[in-house]
Amino acid sequence: MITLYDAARCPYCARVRIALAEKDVEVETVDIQLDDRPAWIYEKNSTGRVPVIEEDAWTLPESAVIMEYLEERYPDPPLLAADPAERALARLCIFRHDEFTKPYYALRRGEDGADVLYAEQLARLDAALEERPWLGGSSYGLADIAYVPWVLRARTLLGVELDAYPAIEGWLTRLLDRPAVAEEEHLVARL
Ligand SMILES: N[C@@H](CCC(=O)N[C@@H](CS)C(=O)NCC(=O)O)C(=O)O
Repeated sequence: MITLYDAARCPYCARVRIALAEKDVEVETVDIQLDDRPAWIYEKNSTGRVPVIEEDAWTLPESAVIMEYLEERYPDPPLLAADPAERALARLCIFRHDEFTKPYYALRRGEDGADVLYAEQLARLDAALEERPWLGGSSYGLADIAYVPWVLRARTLLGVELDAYPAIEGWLTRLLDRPAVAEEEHLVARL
């Protein structure tokens, strides 16, 4: 069985929670207190960060790498499209994800001008979702899972209004039809 070293408030862990739920993988969760991390977590990940998954004493950190691992280890249902171009697009979105989250964290820290920078990123995301229904193209998958934890947290925890971004709102509505994503929304509401 897979063990997930997890923290409820962590959006990177949320990626892994959603991917595991989509693939209906049985998982044992170990909650890590981020403000008082156990020393042994550094043995599982040299950076001390979560998420980390563990399987038969083999450990793997880094949410983007974990998502790819889960896709290969549990190919059904697929979370990457069959079309190589769509797979590449999904990977590109995930690769560039930091551009989206930098202003999110600046906003969370209350930095001057962060709201404007975050609005620019939301406008970019909105434009992408006007062109295609899902971030990776024609089907839901890893790219959507990679972004949605921050959008849920921006809306609920930072009070970011999404009315100005109709394509994001439509995407979110479609995402929340999925039990794995709806469960994450419930978790965020309890943070
Ligand atoms: N690049 C890592 C980032 C993970 C990360 O930053 N996790 C945070 C919690 S959301 C953490 O463990 N922070 C503790 C720290 O930075 O010391 C991933 O994608 O898994």
